[in-house]
Amino acid sequence: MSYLASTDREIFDIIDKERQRQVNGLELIASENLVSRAVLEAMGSIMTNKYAEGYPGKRYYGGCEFHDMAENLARDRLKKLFGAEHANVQPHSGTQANMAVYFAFMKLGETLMSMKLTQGGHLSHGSPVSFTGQFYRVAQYSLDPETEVLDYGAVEEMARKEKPKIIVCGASAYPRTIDFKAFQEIAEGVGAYCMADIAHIAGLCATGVHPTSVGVTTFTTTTTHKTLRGPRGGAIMCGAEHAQAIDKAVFPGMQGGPLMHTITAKAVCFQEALRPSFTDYNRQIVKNARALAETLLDNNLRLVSGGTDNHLILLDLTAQGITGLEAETALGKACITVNKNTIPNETKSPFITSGLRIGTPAVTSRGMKEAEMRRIGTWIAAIVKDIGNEALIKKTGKEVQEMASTYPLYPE
Ligand code: DSN
Repeated sequence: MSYLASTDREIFDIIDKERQRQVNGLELIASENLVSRAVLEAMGSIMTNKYAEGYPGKRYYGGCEFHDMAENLARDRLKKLFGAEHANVQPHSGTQANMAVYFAFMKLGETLMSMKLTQGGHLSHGSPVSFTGQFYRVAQYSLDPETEVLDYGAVEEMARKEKPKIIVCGASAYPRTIDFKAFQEIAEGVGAYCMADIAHIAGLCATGVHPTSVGVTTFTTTTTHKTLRGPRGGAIMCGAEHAQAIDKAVFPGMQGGPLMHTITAKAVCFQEALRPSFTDYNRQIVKNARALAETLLDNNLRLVSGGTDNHLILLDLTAQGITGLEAETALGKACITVNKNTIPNETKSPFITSGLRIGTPAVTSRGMKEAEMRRIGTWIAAIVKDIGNEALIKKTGKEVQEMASTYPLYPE
């Protein structure tokens, strides 16, 4: 970025500091990842210069012929990746993808049914602080209080009682396999649509590492930047019968001009995800999460639901007598980035919390495997069990930086 360095030193320095943070530390935020150089190049390309409201072949602006080609490729590659009948790649984010489905198929005041935020759900699934919780009537299911996994019988009972228009499945902090078929059957039984938000596990679903929702639930929404390893953005997949309504809800319903540089980078990401190596990568994400979970359990820490089937772990810090915020801060000082997270039956605010969410997609992208996960798990356990020990934090920080430096973000 030598040109930026010469024209805007302040911003160049900020980006460089963030680069150093990423290089020297371990990114264990479950919803984050590292994109490829090719995705970075497409994101930073001149495709950002263009307005392209509308869809390929039917735009409101001239000069869109190459943008049509890029968007068609993005749509076709996404359809191929998931075996979807229809794909819309224009949503700016996962929340906007969800908004478009609601806008297309639910009237104000109708009932949306979803998982509670504190149990692992997402803001855009009907939280009272999101428009979704204010424009719709919301019924929310919880996990089984004993096993901390989904209780499909309870979901069905709630669906029969609440008569939702849309049932949402999919979560932001659920470490276990989701039975999308069971959700679809429950929805069909009460005449509802079923929307799977697979944002966190899209890469796992695309590669068969987790059962897919595409072709199973009525709608699938996702982000493209988590386990899919693409640019930050959203997408929707559905059957051909709903294609027109979904496209109309995204544009002009929810958004104006699509972010064409992002859509171009999505096309690059989907092509990368079609390669066999992407399946190996997603398998490794899960193997890494299991190795990390086992290490934490071996250190007598409690994990929500007792472990993980996917890319993330939810650590309950109640027994340690510390908050998620305290743990996030201490680990951050040791160059280990995680996020505080609510746990089932949370008693603290979302700014404090009793838990930590830990994910393996980004460290797996750097080439780390089970042995490194065991080291990371041992570091995390030592710090959360001795939170005020500044000498330990300092020593760990040095060891973390040493290990991180052997796994470059972008090897030459
Ligand atoms: N905020 C994202 C996450 O961290 O899970 C979901 O949108």
